[in-house]
Amino acid sequence: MSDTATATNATQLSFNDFKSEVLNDYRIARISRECSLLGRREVLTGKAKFGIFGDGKEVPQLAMAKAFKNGDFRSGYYRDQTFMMSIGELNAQQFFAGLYAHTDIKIEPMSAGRQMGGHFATHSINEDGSWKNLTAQKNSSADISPTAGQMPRLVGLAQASKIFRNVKGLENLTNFSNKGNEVAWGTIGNASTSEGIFFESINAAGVLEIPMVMSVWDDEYGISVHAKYQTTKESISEILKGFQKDKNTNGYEIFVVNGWDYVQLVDVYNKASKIAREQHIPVLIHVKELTQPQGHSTSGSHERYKDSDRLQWEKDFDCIEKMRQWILNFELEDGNGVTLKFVDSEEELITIDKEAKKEVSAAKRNAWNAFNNEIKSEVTKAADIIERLASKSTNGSFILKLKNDLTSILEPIRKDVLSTSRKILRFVKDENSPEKIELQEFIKSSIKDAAVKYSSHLLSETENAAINIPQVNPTYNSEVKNADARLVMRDNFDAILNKYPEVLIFGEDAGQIGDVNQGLEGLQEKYGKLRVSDTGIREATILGQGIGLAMRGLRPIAEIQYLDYLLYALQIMSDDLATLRYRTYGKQKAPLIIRTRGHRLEGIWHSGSPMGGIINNVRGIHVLVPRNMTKAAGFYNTLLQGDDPALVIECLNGYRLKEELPTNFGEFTTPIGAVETIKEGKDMTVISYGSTLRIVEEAAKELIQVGIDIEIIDAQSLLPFDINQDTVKSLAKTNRLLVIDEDVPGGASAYLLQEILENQDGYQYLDSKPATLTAKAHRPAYGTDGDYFSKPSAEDIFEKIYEMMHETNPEKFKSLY
Ligand SMILES: Cc1ncc(C[n+]2csc(CCOP(=O)(O)OP(=O)(O)O)c2C)c(N)n1
Ligand SMILES: [Mg+2]
Repeated sequence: MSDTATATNATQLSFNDFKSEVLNDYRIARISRECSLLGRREVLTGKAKFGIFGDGKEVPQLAMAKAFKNGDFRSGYYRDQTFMMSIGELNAQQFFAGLYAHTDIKIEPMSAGRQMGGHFATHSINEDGSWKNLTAQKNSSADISPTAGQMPRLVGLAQASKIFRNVKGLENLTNFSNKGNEVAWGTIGNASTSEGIFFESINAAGVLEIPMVMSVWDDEYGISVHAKYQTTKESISEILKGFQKDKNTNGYEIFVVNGWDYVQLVDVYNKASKIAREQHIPVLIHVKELTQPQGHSTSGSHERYKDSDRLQWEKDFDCIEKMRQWILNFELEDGNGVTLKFVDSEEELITIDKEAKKEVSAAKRNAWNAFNNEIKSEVTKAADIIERLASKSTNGSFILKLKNDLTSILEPIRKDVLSTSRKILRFVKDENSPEKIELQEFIKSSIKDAAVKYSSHLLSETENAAINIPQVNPTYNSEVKNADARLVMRDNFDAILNKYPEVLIFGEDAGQIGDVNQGLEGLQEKYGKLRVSDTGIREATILGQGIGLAMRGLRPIAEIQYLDYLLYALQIMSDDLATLRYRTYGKQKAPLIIRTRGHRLEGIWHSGSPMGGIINNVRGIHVLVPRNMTKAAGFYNTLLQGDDPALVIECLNGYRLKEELPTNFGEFTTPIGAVETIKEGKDMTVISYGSTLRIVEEAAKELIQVGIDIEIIDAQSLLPFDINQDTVKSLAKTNRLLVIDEDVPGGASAYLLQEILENQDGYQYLDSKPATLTAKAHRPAYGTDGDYFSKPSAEDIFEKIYEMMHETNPEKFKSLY
């Protein structure tokens, strides 16, 4: 073979590779589009509940997928089905399984039907709860619905690469990183960039200098609201220009590209990937001129708010249509004057189009059958039992009617089966037959199965669950060494940082000065600026950093300076962290520890204790309220051995109090979900937590002098509360219950009452009305008097308990007033 022939063959070969890549991309885009089109039909005909699809955003996602490597992470939103298909993590059948909410994680790998379609995820953990090798797969952190809610987590996902690249001692963690070469890819809609946390996250990533590539899919709309109402200058890249990196500054590389321009997109994504991956410089890609062929979602039509020009433009600039034209028009001359083309005629593309249609249609059918057959077999099972039951029952004809109604439902769901079965049970309540027992068993086992399908994996169900970590008591030297309690904190964090190279602590003032209460004093110097670090004042992204870092195998401790400012982060805690395990059916986790300090100090802020609000928003996160620093330190030691996320609230007024210094720092643990009796007594069970306990103890001493002996229980773990049900044992002894806290009336105290009276059946031991004593409904006023008149004081506590005793024995405890 001549040299020229070899060269020609080589060109031909590489062109052939290129061609098949292009045509394969086109095929994926068409499959994705067909999914959107058929998906909408499935919703409109009632087989699925709601649909939000990625049509009109296909082509840029092909480009992003090409640059996305193993070990990388995506944090995006509901338009990204094409990307997921392109990286091989979603096929058409799974797409429809999600739309129908199939509850089998093997069939619907995004969430086992828990999330509506368009919420994507890959699996980071194995059945037994251990991590998979994340560097051997392409990763997508599980999506959430709140617009821009994916942003804070994205910061952490990107920051993890920086940590893995630069922190010594992590070299062995090869499951999580290959020397920090992973990029975290964000996607967001143009309108969602109006959210505060978008800007907060962009700024944080710029400061942190982390490998994050942020794509904005810009279709000029956010549902019906045009960009002119969303974004200054109607352009996110215009207004973010100040973030552009100069030679001598940090900052972003910013690209602007049209979403229908396949060639440009591939080029831009390649460049972006290289810049972020190699230099850890964040990149913004503003992808403009995108469309929504079917409007925003299945609940509405965009003809209502787009004029005919816009609608026509969207047709003309449909990205797949543009890609198609490019393929058809493409011609390249090789060295020998031969014209190279992708296709000889349009027929080839028409064939791909037809095949895509057929493939998606079959996938939809298969997904439906798999979903429907599962339920139909439940219907058959129920119908069989019910029919036999009817033949024995005096209410047979009513029962048969309900059964016939059930079996004639064309597309039954589980609710139909259970609701019919449970109604029928009422018809035979006064009868006895083996069939009745069979029906009862069927209902009970269906409800049990449903609990796994719909309610499992709120928290870790593995042996590493934080509640399984055994208690290890602090040990002490023979000579008592009392010290400022903040030293317990500091020495324990020192031990933790020493013991676990994957632990990072960060927050406002956490680095250089070692936190506002000196609990991290000197530790930055000792462990370096990456492991003990200062952050900007940005609670939501401090939380997000924690989530992302934890999802990549690190053990972050994210510090929120004061409990009162947790509210800035509460949305992310509630929407993202608390739901992560649940919304992935246990396939992703973020064992993040959130450290904060609060309760009793001074003023409307810096003294709040909004525990009811918090615990009701973060089911899925442990909430721990240690009464002193040794207990708090023990909680950190416990949590680091487990794989659940948690919030630990230290007592703001406890750092200067004296505590004995233990000798086994980093080792002693405080059990999670266990109460502790801190004073035994016979007259009343008084349960409280945090700083308030000290006041309860003070009141207890005064009560002894008038002949009242209370038992004091420290709740210490609000979520979960008292797994062993020890409180009710106290109640069985004292027969009286008072819950005291410094939350608003009906806050966490109401929760504790419900736990004790209802869940622990405490009501049966009561000789007096159970009571709560809380702070006032308003936030606490400033100063010592503000505190005295806003929160329960020792006198309030004394009098409340005395009054309860007076009611039971007015002779012995004469009224005070
Ligand atoms: C915090 C929050 N507010 C409102 C919504 C309702 N919502 C869902 S999508 C959307 C518009 C988003 O537009 P854009 O970011 O441009 O994405 P697009 O759908 O256009 O791709 C809105 C308002 C939401 N999901 N979350
Ligand atoms: Mg939009």
